[in-house]
Amino acid sequence: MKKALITGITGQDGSYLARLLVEKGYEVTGAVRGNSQVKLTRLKKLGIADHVRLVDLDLGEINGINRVIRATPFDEVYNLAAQSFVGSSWDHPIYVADVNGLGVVRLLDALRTYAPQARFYQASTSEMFGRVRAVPQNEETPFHPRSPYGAAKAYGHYITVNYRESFGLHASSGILFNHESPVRGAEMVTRKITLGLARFARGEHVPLELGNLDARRDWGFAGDYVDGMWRMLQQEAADDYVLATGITTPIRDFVTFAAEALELSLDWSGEGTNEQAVDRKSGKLAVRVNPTFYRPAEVDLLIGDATKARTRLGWEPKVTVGELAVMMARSDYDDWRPGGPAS
Ligand code: NAP
Ligand code: F7E
Repeated sequence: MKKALITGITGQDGSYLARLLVEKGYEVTGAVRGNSQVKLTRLKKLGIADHVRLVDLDLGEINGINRVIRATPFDEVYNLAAQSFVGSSWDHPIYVADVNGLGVVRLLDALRTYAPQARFYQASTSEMFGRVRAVPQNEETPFHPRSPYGAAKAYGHYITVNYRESFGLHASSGILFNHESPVRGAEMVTRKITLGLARFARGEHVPLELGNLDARRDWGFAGDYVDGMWRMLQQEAADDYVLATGITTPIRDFVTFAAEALELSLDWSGEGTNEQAVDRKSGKLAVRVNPTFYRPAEVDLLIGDATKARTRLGWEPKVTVGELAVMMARSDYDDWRPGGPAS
C-alpha cells in the first residue's frame, strides 16, 4: 500500500486528490494546521473524511514539517497548501511569500534530509505567467507574475526545479490553470457567481456584485486536474507540466452559463462600472459591478497549452467550462438553506 502525504488536504484540490488516492488504494495522510480549527467540510462532502489520517503541519513552521516527514516513509508528497486567493495577496504579501514561497523550500529540505526517496509534487500556477510573453503559455513560456501570490509561487516553482537538479529529488511542478468545482473557495469568482445566483434563484433577490467582467480565464474541473498531478508522480523522471483546457472564457459568460443552469434569463446593459444584469422574470437586479473587486494589477490573456501533459502523461481535461458552471450552480442550488447559501 503506497503512502501519500497531502498538504492542504482541507482545500478544494486536497479533498479531490485525497479521494482519488483513496480510490487507488493509497494510505493517505493529510496535513492540517491547528487541529482545533480544522475544516473537514469538503472531505465530508466528497465522502472521505473517515478514510484519511490527519497530522498537524503548518508550512510556516519547520519543526512540525520535519516531525511529519521523519515519522512516516511517504512514497509521494503533494504540496497543495497555500494562501491561494490572489485578490488578498496584496494585503498580506509577506505572509504569502512565507507560506507559498519559503514553505516550499522548508518541505523540500526536510525531504532532502529525511526522505530523499519520496516523490514530490509542487502546486505551481498559471499566475506565474502574469503579463504574458506568449499566447498560449506552455512550460517554456517565461514568467512575469502580476501579484504577490504569483511572485511567491514563482519562487516555489524555481526551488522545486533547483532541488531536482541539485539533489536529484523526484520533484515535479504542475503549472495549473484555474480549476473549479462545487467545493471551490467561496471567494473565487466562479463559486461566488454560483453561490450568488443560486441564492437569487431561490428567491433571495440580493444582487451579485462582481469586479472586472471582461477578465478571462482558462477554467477546468478540479477532479480532472488532480488526476494530472498523480500522473506526474508516476513518471520515471520528474518534470514540469502545464495542465489547462486551452479555452478562455470571460467572467460575464460564466455568469450566463450559471444563470441558464438555474433557469434565470439575464438582460445585460451598461458598460464598465455601470454594467448590470436584470432577471427577466422577476425584473430584479441580479448582477452589478462593484469596483471594490477590481485588482491593483490584472494578468493578461491566460490560455494554457497542455500538449506536453497530453502526449507524455496521457492527460485530458474531460469537463467543459459550460458543464462546470452547470455542475457548480446546481450543487449550490441544491445545498442552499434559508438565511443564506451554504458555502
Ligand atoms: P484552497 O482550496 O485555498 O486550499 C488551500 C489549502 O492550503 C487549505 O487546505 C489550507 O488550509 C492550506 N493552507 C493555507 N495556509 C497554510 C499553511 N500556512 N500551512 C499549511 N496549510 C495551509 O486551494 P486549492 O484551490 O485547493 O489549490 C491547491 C493548491 O494549488 C494551492 O497551492 C494553490 O495555490 C494551487 N493552485 C490552485 C489553482 C486552482 O485553480 N485551484 C490553480 C493553480 C494552482 P486551511 O483549511 O487551514 O485554510
Ligand atoms: O479570479 C476576476 C478577477 O479569484 C478570476 C486561484 O485558484 O486561479 C485562481 O486565481 C478573475 C480575476 O481566480 C471578481 O479580477 C471579477 O481576473 O477566481 P479568481 P484567480 O485570481 O485566477 C489561479 C490559477 C491560482 O493559482 C489561484 O490560487 O475574476 N473577478 N470579479 C473576480 N474575482 C473574484 N475573486 N471576485 C470577484 O468579484
